[in-house]
Amino acid sequence: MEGREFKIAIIGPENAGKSSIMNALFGKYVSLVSEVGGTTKMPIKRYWGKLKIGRTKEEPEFVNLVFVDLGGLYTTTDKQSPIMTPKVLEKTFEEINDSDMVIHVIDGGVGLLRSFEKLHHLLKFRYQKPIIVVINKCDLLNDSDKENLKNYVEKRIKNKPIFVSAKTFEGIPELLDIIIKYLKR
Ligand SMILES: Nc1nc2c(ncn2[C@@H]2O[C@H](COP(=O)(O)OP(=O)(O)O)[C@@H](O)[C@H]2O)c(=O)[nH]1
Ligand SMILES: [Mg+2]
Repeated sequence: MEGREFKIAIIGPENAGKSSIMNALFGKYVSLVSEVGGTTKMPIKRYWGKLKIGRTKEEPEFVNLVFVDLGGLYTTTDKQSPIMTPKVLEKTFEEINDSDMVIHVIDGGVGLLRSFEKLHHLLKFRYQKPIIVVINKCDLLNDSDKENLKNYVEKRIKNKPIFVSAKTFEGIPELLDIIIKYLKR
């Protein structure tokens, strides 16, 4: 395929809506969504499409955008998820390590977990990953919830989060926009 691959890994706790966000980004059902945690185990890799990122007509540059939906590494109580058997954990980290960008999904109803705060720092400083922080389920939050959560996240991980809802699609076009702008920078 013409153009290099640009792979974005979606990380977050169980039930934060990682698979739902993946589906919203694709505008169709590409990854299984469930009310019970631990549905996605092995990474689910899906090809989104080809983007032209080059500025010149003479030498057009393309990337093949790929998203990888991952199993929740930790539960909402900061415990390692029971689905993360050694083999699944190895595969999950292989995908994160190999990704060009990470979407860190925070469950708006739960908030930023310590386990993910640590992982976020590890990915940012040791793995040098560009990270987009997304607070999902914003349809369940009122303005003051949003303000408090945003301030907390900014203070803890020094990263400006964007609010999305995989249910109402609020913030999904903005999320795609941030990714495309990053690619075209
Ligand atoms: N209200 C609301 N519910 C959501 C949203 N995104 C996901 N959910 C629900 O949260 C649950 C877990 O979603 P899922 O995508 O399977 O989470 P994952 O485990 O992180 O992949 C399901 O019951 C979804 O319907 C959202 O933006 N708003
Ligand atoms: Mg899932």
